Amino acid sequence: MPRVISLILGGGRGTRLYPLTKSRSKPAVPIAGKYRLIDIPVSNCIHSGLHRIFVVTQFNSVSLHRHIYNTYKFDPFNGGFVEILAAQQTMQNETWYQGTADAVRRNIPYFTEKSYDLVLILSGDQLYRMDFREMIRTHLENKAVVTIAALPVAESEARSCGVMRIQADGRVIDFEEKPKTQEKLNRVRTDPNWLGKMGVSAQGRPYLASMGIYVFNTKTLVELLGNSSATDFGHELLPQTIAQQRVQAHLFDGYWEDIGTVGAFHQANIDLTLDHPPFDFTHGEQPIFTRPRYLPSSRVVGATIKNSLICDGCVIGRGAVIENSVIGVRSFIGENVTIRDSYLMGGDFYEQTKDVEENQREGRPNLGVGAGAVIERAIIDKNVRVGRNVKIVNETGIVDSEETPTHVIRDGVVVVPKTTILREGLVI
Ligand code: ADQ
Ligand code: ADP
Repeated sequence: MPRVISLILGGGRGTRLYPLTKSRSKPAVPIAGKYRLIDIPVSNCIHSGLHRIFVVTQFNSVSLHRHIYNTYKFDPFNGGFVEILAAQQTMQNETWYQGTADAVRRNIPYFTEKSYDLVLILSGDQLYRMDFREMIRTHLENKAVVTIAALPVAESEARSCGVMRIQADGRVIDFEEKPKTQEKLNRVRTDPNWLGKMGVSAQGRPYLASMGIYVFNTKTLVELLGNSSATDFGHELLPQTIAQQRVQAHLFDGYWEDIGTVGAFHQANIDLTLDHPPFDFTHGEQPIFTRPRYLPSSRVVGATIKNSLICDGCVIGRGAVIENSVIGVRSFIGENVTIRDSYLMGGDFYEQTKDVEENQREGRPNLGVGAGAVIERAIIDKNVRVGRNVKIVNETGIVDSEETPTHVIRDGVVVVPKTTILREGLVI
C-alpha cells in the first residue's frame, strides 16, 4: 500500500448552502439530525484504511474544530490524524482560497513535509460510501498520474458536473466542466458498450461524470500546481493535464449525491426517511462515525409519526403529526404541531427552568417548536425558537427569496437560520 494523504475540500465561501454556513464552516453543517458533513468523507477514509486526513476550509469555525477534536482520535502508534487547514493570511497570501486548486496549492507544504506517494482529494459535501482502496488500485494498475472517480449519469445531471470521455482502456481523453451546450455534451458522451463491458447498464446514463474525487501522484500534483496558475480542478487543471499525461477514470456505480446546494441538501436528508433509503445510516459494515453524545432516549408523548428519523434526546408532544422529516437531537416539538418534508436540526442544549421562566417574562418562545405550529418543506437550523401557531408553508410557492431577518427561501425550501426567533402566529 502506498503512503496516502487525504485532503477534504471543505468549502469555499459557502454561498450555495447559505444560510446554513452563516455561522459555521461547511464541513460542520449538521446532516441526518446528528452527524456533520465532514463525517461522511472522514468515515469513508477510515473504512479505506486511510487515517491521515487534512480538512481544507475557508474558515475554522469553533463547532468544526470541537467536532473533529472530540470525534476522531487515533491510536498514537499508527500516526493517524484529522487536521483542519484553514485559509489564513500569510506573508505570501492575504486572500481566501480562490478555488479548489488554489486551496490545494496553498497547502502544499503540509502534504509534502512527509513523503506521501499519493494525494487523495475529496469533496466535503457529498453523500456516498466508497472504498478508496479500489480507486487507488485502479490508479496503480494503470500507472496513471491522476485518477478521477466516475459515475454514469443522465444528461440532466451531466450538465452540472465535469464530464469525461474515455478510450477503451479507461484513459480520459476529454474533460468538459459543466457542459452547457448540446455540442459539448455530444463530444463527451460515453460508448454504452464500454459501460456494458464494465458490468454497468448505460440505460439512460450515457455520460461519465466526475465525482470530484481524485487520486494524484504527489510529485505530479506539486508540478502541475507549480507550473500553472489554475485556481480550479474542473475548469482548468484537469482539462490541461489530460493531453499530456495519463489520467484514468475509476468507475463507481453506487449511490452518490452532491449535497452542496440547499435544494439537494434538503432532498438528501428527506430521502433518508424513505422505506428503502438510497443511503442508509444503519449500515452494519461501514458505519458513519460521529461524536458520541450522552443523550437520553426520545420521549414521544402521543404523536403520529410516519417515515421520519427521530434523533436522541427529543420530546414530542401529544397530537403532533410528523411525516417525511428528520428531527435532530434535543428537539422539543409541542402539542398538535405538524411537520412535513422538513429537516429540523435540533438544539445544542436544554433550557433550564430559569431560562423558561425568563422566556415567559420576555414573551420569547422556548427552544423548539411551539404548540400548533405547521412546518412544511423547510430546514430549521439549530437552537431556533418557533412560537405557537407559526406557519412555515411558503404559500405563494416562492423559489428563491431575499434574506429576511427570519428566513431565506432557496430552491423552494424555507431555511430558518440558527438561533432565529419566530414570534407566535408568524406566517412564512
Ligand atoms: P463543484 O461541486 O461545482 O464541481 P466546487 O465548487 O469546485 O465544485 O467544489 C468541489 C469541492 O471543493 C466542494 O466540497 C467544495 O465545498 C470545495 N471547495 C470549493 N471551493 C473551495 C475553496 N475555495 N476552498 C476549499 N474548498 C473549496 C466539482 C468538479 C466537477 C464534479 C463535481 C462533483 O469540478 O467536475 O463533477 O465536483 O460534485
Ligand atoms: P452538537 O451537539 O450539535 O454536536 P456541539 O458539538 O456544538 O453541538 O455542542 C453542543 C453544545 O455543547 C454546544 O452548545 C456547546 O456549547 C457545548 N459543548 C460541547 N462540547 C464542548 C466543549 N468541548 N467545550 C465547551 N462547550 C462544549
